Amino acid sequence: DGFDLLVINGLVVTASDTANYDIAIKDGKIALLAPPGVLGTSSAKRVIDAEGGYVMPGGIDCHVHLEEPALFGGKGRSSDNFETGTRSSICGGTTTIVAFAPQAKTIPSLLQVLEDTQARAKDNCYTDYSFHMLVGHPGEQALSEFPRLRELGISSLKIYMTYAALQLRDDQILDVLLASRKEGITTMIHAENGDVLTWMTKKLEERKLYAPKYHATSRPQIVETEATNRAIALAELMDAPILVVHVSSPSAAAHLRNAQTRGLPVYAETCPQYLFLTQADLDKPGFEGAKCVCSPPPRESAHDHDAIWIGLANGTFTVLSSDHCPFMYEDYEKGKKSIISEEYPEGRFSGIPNGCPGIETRLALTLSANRLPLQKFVEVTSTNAARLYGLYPQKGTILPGVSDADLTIWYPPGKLGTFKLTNSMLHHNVDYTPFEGMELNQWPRYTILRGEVVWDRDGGGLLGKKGYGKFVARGKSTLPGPRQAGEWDVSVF
Ligand code: DUC
Ligand code: ZN
Ligand code: ZN
Ligand code: ZN
Repeated sequence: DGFDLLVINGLVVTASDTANYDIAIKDGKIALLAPPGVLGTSSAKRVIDAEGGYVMPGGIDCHVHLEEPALFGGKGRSSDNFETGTRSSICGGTTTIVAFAPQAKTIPSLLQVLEDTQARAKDNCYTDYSFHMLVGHPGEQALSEFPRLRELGISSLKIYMTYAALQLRDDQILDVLLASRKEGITTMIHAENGDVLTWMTKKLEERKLYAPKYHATSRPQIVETEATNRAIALAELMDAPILVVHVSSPSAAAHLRNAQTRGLPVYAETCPQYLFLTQADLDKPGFEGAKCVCSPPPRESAHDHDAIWIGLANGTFTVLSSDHCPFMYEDYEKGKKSIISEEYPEGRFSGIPNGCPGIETRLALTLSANRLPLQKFVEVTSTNAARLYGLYPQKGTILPGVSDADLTIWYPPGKLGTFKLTNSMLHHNVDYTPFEGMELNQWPRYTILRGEVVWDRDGGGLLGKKGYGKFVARGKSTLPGPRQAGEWDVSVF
């Protein structure tokens, strides 16, 4: 009897509906939704008045790098660990993350990698969390462990078509797709042609073109488009579901759209970097452009952004993730110079680790831009991530009696006015944001995780506790999988 928490006077927005409801929470779950005023507030332990602000399922960020070794060029390792990364997440309205459990080429066992990563996350997280296996060495042992990974609640993995430490050959990609298909695992693919961009980099360096802006020159759109098309072809051959991560290029998006139109289980992700940054951001004074070096790189112009926004609106992109990949800009080693800044090594773009922080800014930046219908915003930042990665409907919606009480409550529209984003507002362990100075008009006012208020912007800020976040065992994707039932059979070709 009695509820733990009532959220009243909110405009409740899910991927499927928008309406005025009061939400009752009990024992960490959504208990019920009722028309405004019907529940009466007397029996609740606490009442939050949303004052007409949007109330949404908590954000889900299914592309986050925390506590990883140096894998992405240069010497930088992740500057956020599970504590600081998930702290930042909760302050930006994201209640569940899926981070990577990275397998270096030298480690044969994925189960070992998972166990080690679990140990780093355990008792350290502010958000609920899970892991994608990052498969760098799909040898016999790793492939044989897929059934056990599924039993342990891991239903996705990521592979790379670039980076010396991670790049797989096409035959290795087929091995992974075949084994994943069999176990109901979704394969995420980083689609850039590693051989081509390495060759391009060599040509640029021969001409002493080292500045950060040449990072973009070294990997033009066709490098992404070719690899995306190849990834689609390999997935079609295997009849296996894939998700192409961090798509930046309109032409890559067009290939993905075409595959989807043909009915292939081909999904795609994009990120705020590809909606808000351009190549010009790599060409800032000094070495500052290094702060916007990610792969794929920000593209040429607002026309590219427009195409990505359209892809979000029309369903080409299933999810909008942060690809939070945090490195310190002023990362001084003992007695040495900064490892990212211009002194090291001789200020070459090829020495800059690839990746941008953004776990805390993803939702506010995107909502403030006001370019997606609200329900679509919820779909790509929460609901679809839950569906694609086997968290739905425990996460990603607010189904009474079923869903965890994870909510992001926004300010009433207009209440905050406009303000500029600065890194000093953020809670990550990174000394910059690539989005410094961008104008915002929204920020999460409250973040609620399993019924606990973990962020109250006007009432103490971060209230969550490290270790409150729990590992979530995931099931299979609930989005369409292989088109043919049964095992893949080479003899049908
Ligand atoms: N790919 C990622 O997914 N994150 C950062 C670097 C990269 O290339
Ligand atoms: Zn081996
Ligand atoms: Zn990647
Ligand atoms: Zn990433």
